[in-house]
Amino acid sequence: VLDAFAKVVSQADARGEYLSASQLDALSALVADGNKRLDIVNRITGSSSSIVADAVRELFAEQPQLIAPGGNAYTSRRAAACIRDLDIILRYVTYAIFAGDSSILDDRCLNGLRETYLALGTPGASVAVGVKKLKDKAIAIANNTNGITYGDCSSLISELGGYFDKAASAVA
Ligand code: PEB
Repeated sequence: VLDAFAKVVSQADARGEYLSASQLDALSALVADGNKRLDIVNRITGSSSSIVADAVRELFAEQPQLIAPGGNAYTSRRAAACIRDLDIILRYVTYAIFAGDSSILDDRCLNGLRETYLALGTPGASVAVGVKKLKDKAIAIANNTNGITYGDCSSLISELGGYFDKAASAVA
């Protein structure tokens, strides 16, 4: 598991090179936007329960067969596992945006997840729809400009969106 700093260091060391000017520029931008990054982590973390609950409620409303007899989320034990899965994915996305690197999300959450769902008979495409809903809700909260001094967060928001997209395409 790497963060954005450890990653460029290990890449440079593998080639026996000093850090390049472009690597230093990128890391310097990361430091300059560090407080925005931490605000995003803090906001999503603070609203995680409602982000997950809203996403699951909408998913089950759109795809009621999931919670009908025979559905993969049928009976409350499985519905609870479904809520838990989306909560785990959201938690790993907060780690990735914190670290500025997706390796923690890839290695500890997404690796093997498709195969796990295949084995469980869990429809990956439906999980991906749930992840897209997490994405929309998390971005709305991270991007809310009420009561804050306006600053440009577009590149952080697109980085954040990319982690959700990665999670969705890992299971779809
Ligand atoms: C992944 N999910 C489930 C299991 C595992 C995961 C390993 C089997 C063991 C268990 O039930 O706990 N666990 C999860 C994860 C990590 C991890 C992401 C990452 C570190 O350790 N069913 C649906 C919906 C979807 C769903 C589409 C969106 O119909 C999820 C929610 N996951 C779901 C369900 C189960 C499950 C297990 C219903 C239970 C399946 C079963 O027991 O038959």
